[in-house]
Amino acid sequence: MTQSSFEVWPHPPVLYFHHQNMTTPALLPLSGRRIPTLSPGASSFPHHRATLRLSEKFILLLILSAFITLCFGAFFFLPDNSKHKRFDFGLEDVLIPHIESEKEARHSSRQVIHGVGAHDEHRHREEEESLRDKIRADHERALQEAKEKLRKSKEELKAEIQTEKTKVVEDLKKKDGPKPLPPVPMPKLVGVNDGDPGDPDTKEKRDKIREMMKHAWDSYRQYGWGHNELKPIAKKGHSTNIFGNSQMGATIVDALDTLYIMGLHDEFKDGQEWIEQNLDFSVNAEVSVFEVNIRFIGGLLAAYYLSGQEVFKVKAVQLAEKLLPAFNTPTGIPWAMVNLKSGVGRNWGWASAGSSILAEFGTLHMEFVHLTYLTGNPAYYQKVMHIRKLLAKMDRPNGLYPNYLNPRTGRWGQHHTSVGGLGDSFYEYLLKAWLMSDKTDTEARKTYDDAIEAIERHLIRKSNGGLTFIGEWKNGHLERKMGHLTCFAGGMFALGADGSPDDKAGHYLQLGAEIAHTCHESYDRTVLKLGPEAFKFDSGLEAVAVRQNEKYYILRPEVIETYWYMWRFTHDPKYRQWGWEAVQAIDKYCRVSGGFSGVKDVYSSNPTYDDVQQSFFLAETLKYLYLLFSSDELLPLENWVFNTEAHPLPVLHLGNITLPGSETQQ
Ligand code: DMJ
Repeated sequence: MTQSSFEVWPHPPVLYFHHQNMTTPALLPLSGRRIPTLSPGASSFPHHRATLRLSEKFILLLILSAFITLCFGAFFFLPDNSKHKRFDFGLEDVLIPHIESEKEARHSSRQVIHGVGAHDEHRHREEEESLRDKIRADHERALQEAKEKLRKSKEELKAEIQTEKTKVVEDLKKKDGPKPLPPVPMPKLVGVNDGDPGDPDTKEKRDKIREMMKHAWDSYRQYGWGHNELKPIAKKGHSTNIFGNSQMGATIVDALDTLYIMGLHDEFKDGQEWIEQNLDFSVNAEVSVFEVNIRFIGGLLAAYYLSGQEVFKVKAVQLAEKLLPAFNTPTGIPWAMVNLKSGVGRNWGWASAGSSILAEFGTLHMEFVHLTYLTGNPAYYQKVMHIRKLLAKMDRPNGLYPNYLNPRTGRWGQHHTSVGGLGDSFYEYLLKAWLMSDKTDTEARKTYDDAIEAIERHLIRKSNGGLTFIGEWKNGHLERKMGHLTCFAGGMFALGADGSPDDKAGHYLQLGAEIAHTCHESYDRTVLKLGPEAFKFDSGLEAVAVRQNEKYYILRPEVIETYWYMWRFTHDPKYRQWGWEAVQAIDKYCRVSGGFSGVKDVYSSNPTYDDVQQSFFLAETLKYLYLLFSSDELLPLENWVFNTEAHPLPVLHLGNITLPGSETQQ
């Protein structure tokens, strides 16, 4: 709130907050007593009433109706008004009924003992007590809600009104009970288990990785069950703001498909039971739309396709519905965060002048297409296609996509481009949209090819020592630094090689191999043989981190992901060898009795732990390692496309299927 004033209007006695251009009642009955005006020159009620606009009236109406409800509550439930002493004015005093003194209570209880009997009197007092508590809690909640409303910006209030309206319409539609999801043909599900690699040495290595998964899962089961993640040193639950500090069992949902393909069926069942009984999205939690999409919706959909258990599909759809209000922006580019209960969205405070992030709004396509396929609801498909169309119309500096886009104005934020954090999975999902459509979505493929061409021209270089790296583009300048996150691109180039224009398949496979080599070097040049978060190719430095805050390893998967794709496409044994080096290093330096932890400095022989077992360690790192030591029959790439959190989704043969909503998109 920038400026507030408080004043009293005699009829009715209501306290008004002036918030920017708005005047809103704050539910405070004042019995004619005057509250000091904090801001001189505040105008009187009739004038403001004359200038109220539609949205403001709506808010006014909402708040007034809340107030009236409270009055009714008080009227009917307040046990005996005479026992509620009136206070001098203060916010709390006005709202919280006074509770009679101990002396009065003792006096009245003596009277009742004579008249009715001790037992009845005791019960009566208890009932009174609990009624008072309820009224007090109601009042406090109403005050809190009113305060929160007044703190919000105009945009947020508008979005809230829009969400309310949509909700009313949807509730009306749902009046006859929830519609069952339409039956759809199950896509061809090939290679959902087994993948025995054949030779005993590889099998032994694969068993070791399975054992590591069991240790990670069992530890979480024992110390962090139901929490989003685990603190393996403190041996308790952990969460971050991407999950809105609500206990949504992120590790359970993220790990399910890994458990399934590893044949850990009891653990899978345990996870399923928790989801059936506890996973509830009607929580007042502000979550990251991107993270919830890739980890929860992706995880639930993959679990559904692999196991055929309906509950996962139903939960995925329930959650997806909660994300839809995030798209209520002037451009249809979603907010980064949305409150699952209120539907109010907003962006990260740090993102270039209120921008949304390319890698976040650009990483929804795979899951949303599957949602439309499974539900028959065109909304999901239309939302992601709208984003694609909007991006296609925009000018791109040097053919590059900046990481930031303002959802209000539809204009780019800072001209930074990255194939690592903030940009990465946008490119990945263009390629995977094409693959997932059985290569019929040629628009996605063309967009990917054009983007990669610009990236190669401006961002990919060779270091003095001959290492190929992908730098970061910042306002026309190339920063010769590569992130661990960027290392996924080796796998992406290999995956996209087949089908690339001008018969450049060999070139892209080679590029993938070079990136894999560079990223392996970033691991090999450390003491722990684990890769740093970011590494430089500058002033004589080759693939090493310089700054202390870039030396950590948080159990990330990207380098191993690239090893696995390269293995599938080349069967060069070095990729298994590099993968095994990573297994040994993780087991030696990250394993603790309570699970697996990230380490703060990969160049120190005496590393300290960050005490977080990330959910993506179970979803991605261990899954890619397991696949690296399995046969190609397990989740073949012709039939499955992995989302950016390594959740496999089946190819939809869109040549034979028309998605609802796609007819109107042309
Ligand atoms: C994962 O959540 C996903 O891979 C995402 O795309 C970016 N990185 C993390 C793990 O590093």
